[in-house]
Amino acid sequence: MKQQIVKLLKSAGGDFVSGQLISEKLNVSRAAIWKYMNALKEEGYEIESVSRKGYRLIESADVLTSSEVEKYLTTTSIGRNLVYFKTIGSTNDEAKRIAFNTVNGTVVVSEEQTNGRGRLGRVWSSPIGKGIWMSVVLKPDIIPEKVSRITLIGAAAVCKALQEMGVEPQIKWPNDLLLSKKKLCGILTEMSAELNHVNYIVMGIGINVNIELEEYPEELREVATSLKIATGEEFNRQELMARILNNLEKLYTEFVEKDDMSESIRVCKENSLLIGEKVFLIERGGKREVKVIDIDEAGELIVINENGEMETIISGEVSVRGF
Ligand code: BTX
Repeated sequence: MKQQIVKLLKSAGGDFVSGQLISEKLNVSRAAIWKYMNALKEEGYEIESVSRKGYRLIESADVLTSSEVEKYLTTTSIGRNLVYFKTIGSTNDEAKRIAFNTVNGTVVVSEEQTNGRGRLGRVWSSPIGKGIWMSVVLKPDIIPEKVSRITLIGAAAVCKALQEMGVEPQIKWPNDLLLSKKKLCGILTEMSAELNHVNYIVMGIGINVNIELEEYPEELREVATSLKIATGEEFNRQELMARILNNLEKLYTEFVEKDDMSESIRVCKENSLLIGEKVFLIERGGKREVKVIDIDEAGELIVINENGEMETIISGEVSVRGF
């Protein structure tokens, strides 16, 4: 209903639409309309209401609500249940809180995170209205050992969505996307599992879209970028978010239904920052230098280690010399 009201207001091109007309067209009471208008205002829409004239949409908000993102969505499940916040601690935390009782493909998104998290308890800067901070709840019937592959599927989905919008990022296995060697996107995958069964996975995706350099804390200015910083242009967050979810559903479905992640691996390999590079593998006991030669069909990193032997790395942290 909210979406239909937004549509009706938009079609008036900034003029007033009377409560009477909305009530007749959408078959709802005037009291219900008033409630919907308040809910829309809470979502960030600027709506003017004047007695005897009705309602007027002043600004269709640049917000990631379901009413705005849905028009770009082509999925059947992912993103169809969209839980929206203007501000929240962390969308991953909220997604985990509701995961057991919500449907597969539920997305929690917030305009701002006050406690955005990276891996190993690191902080993820998430300023208001400038990025996409979202978490997808997935309930695949797979064994826990295969969960790390979901991160690569996410990275491939983000990469494809960005390419569709004219941007060519590089994927830093397993969970970052970079532009001009600076971090544009991070993925944090968390799960709840038993020995042989995954209860749910929460895949958190953070993308810096229209952030200006000055908006980053000092210590991030050297390492972080955004689409705006890298290209000089503003990007449509609603469209980008939907394109990510559209690509994610396709790649995820191929994986869970056919055990096929060939397209995700192709994207991760073709756009890899690491293949051919000497990198440091950061492990519990310290770090060691290896040369990356490939990503195999399971999404694992193939490297030549310090003894000249081939080794397979399933998950972990990699740092690249020089940046
Ligand atoms: P990571 O641990 O690989 O990266 C975290 C590091 O990245 C930080 O220590 C800092 O150096 C740098 N950093 C912090 N904020 C930003 C930023 N906005 N842009 C670029 N670099 C930054 C990567 O972790 C995974 C991040 C996932 C974020 C999403 S957002 C939605 C969801 N909710 C949540 O709390 N986390 C995820």
